[in-house]
Amino acid sequence: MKQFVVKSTALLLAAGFAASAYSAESLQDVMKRRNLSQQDLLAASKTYVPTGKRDEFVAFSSGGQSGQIIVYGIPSMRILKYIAVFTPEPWQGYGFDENSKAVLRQGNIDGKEINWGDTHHPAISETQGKYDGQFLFINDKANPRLAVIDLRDFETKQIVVNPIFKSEHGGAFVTPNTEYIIEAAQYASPLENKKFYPLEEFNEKYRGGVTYWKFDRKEGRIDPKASFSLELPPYSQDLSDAGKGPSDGWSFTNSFCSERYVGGIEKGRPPYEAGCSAKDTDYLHVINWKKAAELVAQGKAKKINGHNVLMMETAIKEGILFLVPEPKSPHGVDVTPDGKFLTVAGKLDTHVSVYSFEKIQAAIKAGKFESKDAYGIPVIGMKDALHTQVQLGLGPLHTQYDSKPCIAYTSLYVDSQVVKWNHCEGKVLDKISVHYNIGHLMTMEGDSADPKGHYLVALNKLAIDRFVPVGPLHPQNHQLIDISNDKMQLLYDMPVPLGEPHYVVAIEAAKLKPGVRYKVGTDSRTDKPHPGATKAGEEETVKKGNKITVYGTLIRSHITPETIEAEVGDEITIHLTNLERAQDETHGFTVSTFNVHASAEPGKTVTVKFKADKEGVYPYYCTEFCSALHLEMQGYLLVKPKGWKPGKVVAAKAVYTETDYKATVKKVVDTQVVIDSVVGYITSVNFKDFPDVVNMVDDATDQLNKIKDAKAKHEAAAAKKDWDQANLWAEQVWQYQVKAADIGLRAKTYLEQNGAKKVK
Ligand code: K7E
Ligand code: CUA
Repeated sequence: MKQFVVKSTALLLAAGFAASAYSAESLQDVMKRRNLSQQDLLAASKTYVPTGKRDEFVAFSSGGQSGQIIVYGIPSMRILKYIAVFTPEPWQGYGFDENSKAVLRQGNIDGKEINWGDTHHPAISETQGKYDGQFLFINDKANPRLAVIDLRDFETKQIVVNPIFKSEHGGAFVTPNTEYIIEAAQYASPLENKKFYPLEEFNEKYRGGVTYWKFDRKEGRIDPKASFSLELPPYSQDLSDAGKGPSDGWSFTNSFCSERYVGGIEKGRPPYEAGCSAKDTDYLHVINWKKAAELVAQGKAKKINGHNVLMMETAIKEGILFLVPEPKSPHGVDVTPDGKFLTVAGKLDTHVSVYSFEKIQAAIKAGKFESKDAYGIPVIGMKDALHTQVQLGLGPLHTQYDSKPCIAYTSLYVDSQVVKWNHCEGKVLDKISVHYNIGHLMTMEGDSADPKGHYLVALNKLAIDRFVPVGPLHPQNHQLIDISNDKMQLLYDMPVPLGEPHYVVAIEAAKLKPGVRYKVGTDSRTDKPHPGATKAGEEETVKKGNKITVYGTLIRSHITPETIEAEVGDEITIHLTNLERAQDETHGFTVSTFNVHASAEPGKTVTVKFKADKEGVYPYYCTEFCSALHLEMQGYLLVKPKGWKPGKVVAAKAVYTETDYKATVKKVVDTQVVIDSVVGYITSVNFKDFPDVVNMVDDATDQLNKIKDAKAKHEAAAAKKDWDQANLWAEQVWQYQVKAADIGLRAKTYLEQNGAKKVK
């Protein structure tokens, strides 16, 4: 074959058809045909990840209005997963099986189901200020909620509702050891639930605040009882960040509209945007959260809606709350990796302001304040807190840091640019255009104490002309930029079609250690043994009154049970355990027209529940193409009318003959030869050194172990000349063989490709 190719190419060359579409193209040919420059090729070679190779970093992007999280690899920008968080997601069964529904419903507010979220800021758990790859958090701005995702299985485990806010934006941001997850309110409102006050009482009755959600790392859950909030003025608290290193124990929260303007175009008043940017400055809130937590522990908080709230008055008296003026309408506040400085970007100012934590502390210690705000909070003079201000361009929003000391990157929304600058010396170093109107930007682990450099992603709000048009609603555009050299280089445009991501975090892929299977019988949403877990051979259907409970299992290629019989009006609960141990052998489950769906990954137990409120015949089946006999992974739910009795049953005629049976037995013998040769190969090499192969071998052995029982059955039936039973049980033996062979061949290929060595 190879020879043939070489020969035919030589012939073509000889005939002068070097550039023929039928010969292999050279790099030059492709560049010419696709109109690519050297620069394009360089960019492509920096992002291309060949098949079988993996990305260096994994990004967790907010999914914006989709209420989900988008996971993608860097530098390839290949999407790896959507994590269902605040929105039902059918593939993962999220919101369609009982176990995930229990999580989604934790997000109900005032008894109402809320099935969407406006996710803004994901945060990865940290240990000593560094990403540890264990947990992920994300906020919902629209309905003030926070979700916890476990990175062992990339599943949402918990949703907590903020007890005192009506919206929240400045979260999620974690403290350096993930003691707390910070969440700041956005639009001020009365803190008491369902309480009305007119806008005329805005200054007195409306409040902002910051919530510190206590994270219990051992449980992998937020502990709402140990969480608390700090009452703040109605200043539209915005983004936040936690101090680290020297500033550990403190947190910082921006605000806009500290004018406390309440709009009212309909009453002839100037609109919000005019009233909210009238003053030259807004306030940065500087909060000693460690001390605040101590005060709460001492019982100095007030209970509002059953939640601990440290009131402003107490915070002022105890000296844990300060304000620093910041140029008007600021947006991001980003603490430097060393924890010494914080960069504040003012949307309506061309500068970024770099504040010095040391100077802020000196002013606090000396009691040097320029004034008090309307609520009595001490205000530190801007000049007493500033390290430097740097003119960057129009519409600075967010800042991230490089692995190189003092190097920062700031997004310029209005200019549609990323600017690289030195925050120690206050110097602009480079600028690059992005397409278009960038919001956040993100460098690898760039908001941690240990940024990794290499790449930057620009999260552009508008894509305009970058992609093939798909109607008036355009995708977002995430652009990958190489920051490893002095000059930034734009590498790749990635359309994001699932909502408007606001922020993304990226972690070194090597730090993530997700599992590939659950311990058999696990409820993945509670991480505990599922009460409906069922072992092979112990499947049963229990009927009590009008309640039917099915304890079923899933394994290639059958669902046990294969029929469920019910009467109209029965309440049906189906627990299903996926008995597989093989990697990636997920089964899905649905019942026609009952709006249920579950995804059962290896080892997982899931439950679907519904009322059989209509007579009929409803197929159920596996929804994942899991094996060659996937389509046969099926069954029937039979819903009979009340009091239905079977009529006269006609005995079925025999279908198979002795000849059929013998042919099947021969097929089994032939297949065994193939299996023996595969087993022979696997055991001739050091397969035990490959954990993935060991699992596959276990799985194949499972299938083979089932043969004994089926073989005894077909032999017993043959002895009785029941050729139907004999042939079908022999077929079943073959099914087990096929599945074992399938896994065995996969193992063999894996060993061959991964350099397995012969053993004696
Ligand atoms: Cu700038 Cu919600 Cu962080 Cu949007 S936020 S961009
Ligand atoms: Cu299991 Cu398809």
